[in-house]
Amino acid sequence: MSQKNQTLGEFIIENQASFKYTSGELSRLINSIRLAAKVVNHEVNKAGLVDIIGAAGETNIQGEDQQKLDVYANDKFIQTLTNRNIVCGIASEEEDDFISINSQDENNNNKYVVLIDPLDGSSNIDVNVSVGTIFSVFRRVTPVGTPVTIEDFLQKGNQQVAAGYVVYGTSTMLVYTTGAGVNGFTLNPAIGTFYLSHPNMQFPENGKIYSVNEGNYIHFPQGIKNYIKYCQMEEGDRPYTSRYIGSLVSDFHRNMIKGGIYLYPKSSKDSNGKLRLLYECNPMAFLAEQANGKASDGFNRILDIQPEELHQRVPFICGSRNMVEKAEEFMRMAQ
Ligand code: AHM
Ligand code: MG
Repeated sequence: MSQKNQTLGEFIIENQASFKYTSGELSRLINSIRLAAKVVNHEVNKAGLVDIIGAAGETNIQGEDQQKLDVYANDKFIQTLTNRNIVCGIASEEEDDFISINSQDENNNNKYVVLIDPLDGSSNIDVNVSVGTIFSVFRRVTPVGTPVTIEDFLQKGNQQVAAGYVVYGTSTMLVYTTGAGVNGFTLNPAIGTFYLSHPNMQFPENGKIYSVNEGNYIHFPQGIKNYIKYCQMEEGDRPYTSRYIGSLVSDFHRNMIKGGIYLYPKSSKDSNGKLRLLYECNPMAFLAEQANGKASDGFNRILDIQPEELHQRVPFICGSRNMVEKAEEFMRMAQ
């Protein structure tokens, strides 16, 4: 049984037996993400000291080159997963192509590939707004011991074995699922340990928050425009409250706790919206469903979409189940 003062390390060990395929490999993978998250958290928290230690692109007082934080986060997650020889492939929002790990080493019997958005919402860093890391894990479909191929990455989201995010907010949290519910862990920065703070997270079935970049309203499809008007209408428990941080992880996290819907629809400018299916939407959709929420492109379940390419974008509507279903209803009616 989970206890409130349990550490993430203890939780991983205790729950290892409940993973679909038990070999300890997935546990080691989550452990590596935990470690990289702590390193990135340390760096993100120093971002405000930029005048003192130097901005990205400059050399700091120790003579070290300062990296942009999204590049730094990308390097750290890739290094951690590569050095510990834990996965056979990585795809990152920051890289054009996927990375095959130890493809020459026939002893590399690792089964998992990781897809990652190392620092989502990084344009918020300069203004001290929360950012996040998002990750998604699949079992490879090509034979173990051979180099990974694009097929290993272009799997439907419903094949994910784990997914999660780290939110670098007022406190730093790691929230993840391995397909048996969603659990959230808060970092105690004094001792560098994540503690189980949010066991069995669930989206309320209904909510009162809608999160969308309304500056794009004029470009939205009619169904989305109608749904936004519905959210603003004075009737029953409406009007809803509008909350949009512009940082997917933070908007999702708040909506999961309080009840709400996040929308990044297609527009007349971007025919598939902005968010990436593999690095952002699939992992968030898996988490949402595991937390009794829902994720859709307006018509179809996100997790059932067959990806065609690594950096594919998709319209994204995600959150409390009844709210997402209502938005889908508006999309259908406007067809
Ligand atoms: P990024 O991957 O370039 O950081 O963009 C993703 C972010 C999301 O976190 C956020 O929800 C969205 O972009 C905000 O976009 P916009 O500024 O167009 O509303
Ligand atoms: Mg992103």
